[in-house]
Amino acid sequence: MKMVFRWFGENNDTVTFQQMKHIPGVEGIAWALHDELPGAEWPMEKILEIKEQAEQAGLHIHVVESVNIHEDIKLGLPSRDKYIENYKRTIAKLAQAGVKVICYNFMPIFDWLRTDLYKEASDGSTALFYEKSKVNGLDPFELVKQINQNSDFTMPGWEPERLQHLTALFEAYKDVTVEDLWDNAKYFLDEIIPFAAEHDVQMAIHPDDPPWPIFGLPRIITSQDHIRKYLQLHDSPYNGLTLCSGSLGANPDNDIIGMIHEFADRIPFTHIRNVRVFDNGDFIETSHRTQDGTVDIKGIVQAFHENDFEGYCRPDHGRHIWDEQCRPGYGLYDRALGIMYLWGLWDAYRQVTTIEGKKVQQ
Ligand code: DNO
Repeated sequence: MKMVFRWFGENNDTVTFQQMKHIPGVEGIAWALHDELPGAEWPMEKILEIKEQAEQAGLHIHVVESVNIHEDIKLGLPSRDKYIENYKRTIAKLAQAGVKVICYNFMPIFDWLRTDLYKEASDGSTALFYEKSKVNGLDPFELVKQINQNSDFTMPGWEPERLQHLTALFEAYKDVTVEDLWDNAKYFLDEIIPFAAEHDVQMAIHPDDPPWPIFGLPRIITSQDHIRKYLQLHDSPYNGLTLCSGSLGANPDNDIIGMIHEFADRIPFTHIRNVRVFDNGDFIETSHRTQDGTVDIKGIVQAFHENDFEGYCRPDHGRHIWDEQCRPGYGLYDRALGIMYLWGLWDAYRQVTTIEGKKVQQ
């Protein structure tokens, strides 16, 4: 298991490379050119700039999260070919710079969704929270406004530039069915996967967060059956999965451990975090520790271990603790604690053997 840490860029993150390096076992960043809008071809100079910065700090850039997909691709519009071409050119450049895995999602309009970025727990810490009834009764425009007002940071998936066209986007999706979205995903994969394979870059689809349709928009990467179907749409090791325990765990019916066993050889990247799901379907993000939420983090790490997981892993959203001022969900402290918990579990499953008098872990 290779540990990486998400980084949002110099001007949009409070965590420094040096701080990341102080967390045991962190070897790289999960990064993106956050200024580039979906559909754009990423400039090589900017890619190389990040590479140089990261490598100087002793961190690699093997994992990109995310190269976002233009809505025209998800909508299946004729203009998608132009954006698919740009996507390929970006893949080629990233490959040239040494990138091995590209995480992306196929969610219409929105990326992740929460109703509260700073929900307070009884111990005074705060965390991202999803209140089901609020989403069901809420106008998406109102929510976008609230999310952007309550954050000093640009939130990926919720960029004001992207969202200023919200009315037009909702109109465009009006007649797009779940079947259409599957067809459009297949079209994208048939174009992209052979190209990514040629460049030895593994594509890794991120599950929908939360894993159910919101605001009447279709969502397809929600369950084990749907993930299986997605991986089979274009059956290749380069069509992989970012197994995100928190996104999938928001639906307690999802058997995440079963998914790890079934899709093991198609998971180049995993996000591991915990959530507590309440009886009414609301959920709050918690510490990574198994007992603190409803996701069996211990079982997940064990399943990865049993499958000799050699892919990339990152801790995911953390709580805001110790008065840290940070991006919602992306502070240093709780994610660093999360990493140590993951390593603790991982190492506990490894066998220590003594070879020529020295302790070696396998
Ligand atoms: C949220 C993240 C997502 C994720 C994308 C992948 O914090 O897990 O925004 O990066 O869905 O494309």
